[in-house]
Amino acid sequence: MNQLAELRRRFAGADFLSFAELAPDFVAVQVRTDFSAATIALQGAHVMTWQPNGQEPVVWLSSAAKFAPGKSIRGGVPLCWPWFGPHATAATESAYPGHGFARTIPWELLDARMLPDGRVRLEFAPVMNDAARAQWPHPSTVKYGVTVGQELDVALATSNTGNIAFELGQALHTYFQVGDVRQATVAGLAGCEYIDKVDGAKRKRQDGAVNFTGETDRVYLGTAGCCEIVDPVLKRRILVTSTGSRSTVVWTPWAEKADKMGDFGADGPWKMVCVETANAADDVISLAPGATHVMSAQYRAIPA
Ligand code: TA6
Repeated sequence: MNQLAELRRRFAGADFLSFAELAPDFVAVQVRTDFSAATIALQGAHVMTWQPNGQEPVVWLSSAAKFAPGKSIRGGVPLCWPWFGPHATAATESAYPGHGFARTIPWELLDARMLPDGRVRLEFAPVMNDAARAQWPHPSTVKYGVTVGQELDVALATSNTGNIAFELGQALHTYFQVGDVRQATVAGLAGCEYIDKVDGAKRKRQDGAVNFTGETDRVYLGTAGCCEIVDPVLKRRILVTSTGSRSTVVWTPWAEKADKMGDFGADGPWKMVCVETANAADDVISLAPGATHVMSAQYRAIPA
């Protein structure tokens, strides 16, 4: 029985779920609740869309996103795990994918249920392959929870099941939909130190709100776990609150880089901004044997 048929059989009684094949062997689950709807690809347990009822989508998906095994999807909530950015050995080991392998390997849907309050909670775990095990030889487990409701809640739980500590880098690399990134700002990072990846990785300090006048790629360090995207075009604020995260990455590629990436679609990068809940750079996690680290984020759109 193929994956699509198997999922439909397993969750036949769950009328809040439906399954579709976006491309050959590329299955996604659609979630409908009284509050919002979401689509999640089984590859990478990748939340591709999340749209509160009666609102513009909050999570942006490129109209030119590719749905192919092993190819990261442009948009949504890519899972960067178990490292963020280029792997430490990338200079010699080109097989180590940027942002880790979690977003491009298959995940399985372990459970999906409607909670008493009408939200739907799904739980995923990765189907590790030999390449992933070779790149990540540490005895560990990882689970990913997605709760779809008036808010979107996502949580990545990593457990060290071995007897040696390991270093964990990670991010919920979320693309948020905005009316025009050139008019949007990100509040809540004032005073934070950041690594400016478009200015020689210089360390700077944020003065006031973040605004966007060109390619922006910053890793904010020691962040407090709450910031918001202020969107005067869509007349709303998107609150991003997190736990278990000490970094916040803010990224927009601007025109030239988006063109080079080739999968931003007709709107290009103007309708998105990434605000990523992360543990990166100085903030990577050293996970002790037997310990579990949970990094979570909650997204909520408020009319402004
Ligand atoms: O989080 C920002 C960033 O690290 C940028 O430097 C850019 O590479 C972006 O991630 C997208 O990376 P991707 O591998 O998804 O194309």
